[in-house]
Amino acid sequence: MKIGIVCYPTFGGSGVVATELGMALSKRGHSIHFITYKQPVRLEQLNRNIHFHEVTVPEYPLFHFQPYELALSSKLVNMVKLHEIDVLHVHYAIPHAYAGYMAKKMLEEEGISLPMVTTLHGTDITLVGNHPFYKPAVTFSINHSDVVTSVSESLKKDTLNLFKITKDIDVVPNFIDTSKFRKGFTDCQRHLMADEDERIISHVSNFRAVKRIGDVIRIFDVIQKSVKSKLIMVGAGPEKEMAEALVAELGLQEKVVFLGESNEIDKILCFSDLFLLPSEKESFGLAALEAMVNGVPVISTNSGGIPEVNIHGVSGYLAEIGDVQAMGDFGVKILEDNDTLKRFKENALEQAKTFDIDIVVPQYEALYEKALAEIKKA
Ligand code: GMT
Repeated sequence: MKIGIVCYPTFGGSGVVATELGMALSKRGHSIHFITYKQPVRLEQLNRNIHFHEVTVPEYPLFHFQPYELALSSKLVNMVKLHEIDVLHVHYAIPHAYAGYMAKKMLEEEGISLPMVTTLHGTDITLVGNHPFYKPAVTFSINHSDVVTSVSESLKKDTLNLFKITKDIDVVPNFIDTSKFRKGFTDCQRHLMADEDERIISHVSNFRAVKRIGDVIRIFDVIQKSVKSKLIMVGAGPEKEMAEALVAELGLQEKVVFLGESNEIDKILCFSDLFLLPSEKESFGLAALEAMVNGVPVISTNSGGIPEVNIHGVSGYLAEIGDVQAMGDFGVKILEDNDTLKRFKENALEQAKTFDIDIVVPQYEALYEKALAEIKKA
């Protein structure tokens, strides 16, 4: 199949999922066309089955806002015609499903049918998409997609509660390639980051308010009072300065390291003993799954889709949003003795395996077939 994938090319979860999906589909023999404004960060390499088409928006002084949707939908039309793309998979409703719908309509005029699969990722529904300025367009583009998927049961429920949805929503969870786990390197080089008797705790995110970065620091503060440990903060975003100030205020400068955005998440997770995800909202929590596949237990909130990924008392622990004391105490419980930590690490990996890429990618393939069949019927 020739599949067009539209996504954000940045470090965000939706772009990571779209990129990993495209790479997996290409290995299964499909021809993948990424259509976006920059080569996706996780796109390891282009090969004969992977193509990248850059969307550029010509600047014009009259435009106060550059019309990306217009450029994207035109690019989609051109690429679908040129490469005879069979199906379009858009990740993140805003503005991708909207631009995809416009492309579909333009192509229809030329007698070309293009089925569109839209995957909802979370903030496109629960935060941004829900804003009255966007809501009608988001509702419209979801209802006019041929197939709609959401990354968790929780997000499906939120979508049905927040929008007037007339389409069925298929839940296809995020996934992980368990075969890649620690293949690239054999030594985690843990000694570079911490002393032998020190535990390493990590957090990876885009440092937005929804991630409750302050709670990450406060949970660590609770843990480090009982267990000798270090916190590694990976990522960049609006809450970073506040986090740095809080670290100074709590006197934790020697124990907290800010690494910025990184392409070496697996290496960092390789030497981590615990992962913190105290988010206010999380439709799935891909960062938690990436930690778990590296054998890192997770302390998280119980919000959104996280309980579908992190299992309380098995792969980690969950607590109410903002309950830093409980999350810190749970962290201590996991870290304070080697046997408990070993058990949680093993459990985390086992739980991650239930989201293996080979289980999930065929579900998308089946939905592409369904979308193609439906459009043929129409
Ligand atoms: O977590 C973010 O803020 C980034 C965001 C995105 O759109 O890239 O992540 C969302 O999609 C991920 C992939 O499906 C999910 O794992 C995240 O839980 C979800 N984030 C939120 O719902 C806040």
